Amino acid sequence: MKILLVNPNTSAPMTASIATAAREVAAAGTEIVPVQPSFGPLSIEGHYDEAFAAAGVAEQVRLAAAWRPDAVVVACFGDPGLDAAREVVEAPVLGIAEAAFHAASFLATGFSVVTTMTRTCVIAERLVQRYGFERQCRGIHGTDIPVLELEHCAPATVDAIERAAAAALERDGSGAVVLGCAGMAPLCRALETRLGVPVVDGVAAAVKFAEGLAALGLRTSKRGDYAAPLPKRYTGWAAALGDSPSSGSE
Ligand code: 2AL
Repeated sequence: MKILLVNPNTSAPMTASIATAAREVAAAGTEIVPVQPSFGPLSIEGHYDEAFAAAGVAEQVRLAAAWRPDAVVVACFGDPGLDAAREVVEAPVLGIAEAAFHAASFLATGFSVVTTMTRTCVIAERLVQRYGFERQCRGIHGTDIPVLELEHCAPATVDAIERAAAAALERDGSGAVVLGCAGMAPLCRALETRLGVPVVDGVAAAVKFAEGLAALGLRTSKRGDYAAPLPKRYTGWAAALGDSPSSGSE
């Protein structure tokens, strides 16, 4: 099966490291197809960044609809453009925050999220509420590590995430850690060894859930709001993104 892996930011090194993390857990017959938007922010660290990232995800999923991926993974912890992507394809579409919350809730009664910039905590908090994980998510903790710093995997960065996660587990009384950025994916196993509790990377979790749903033949419901976007003309820089590939107009 072919999984479209969308990195919603435009950092090519991050797209590559997310693809490596996805391929490490993918089944032998799974092909990971990594893409990133043709425009938008190099990293997503706030609401403004996220607005453009969501459009970038919609762009990439729309382009990929032509080759009909078996599943789609949106690999940014804010799950930007997730609902839009679900309108564009029939394949299951998984966001890494939603996938990570589900995975962590199978492993512990309470989990703590450790993320990048403190200002992004509200984005994760709103997703926790939206997905209904208020009872399982015991805390969301910023480290103020910029997203692009994760490209280097410096030992000091890993140490800082470990310290923040250890403090979060203690303060929240939780049993598992959710990594709050796709850029943290390569650090998952090392952090799990050091912390001695389950550490969930949403990229890996989303890939495995995506494989499972696709293998079960389950598709996104086209009844109601996830139906294909209504065909219409888009204007300005988004002119090429209007109309739906599944509307029969192409
Ligand atoms: C993210 C992420 O996963 N990728 C990105 O650019 N920003 N989220 C985050 N909270 O740092």
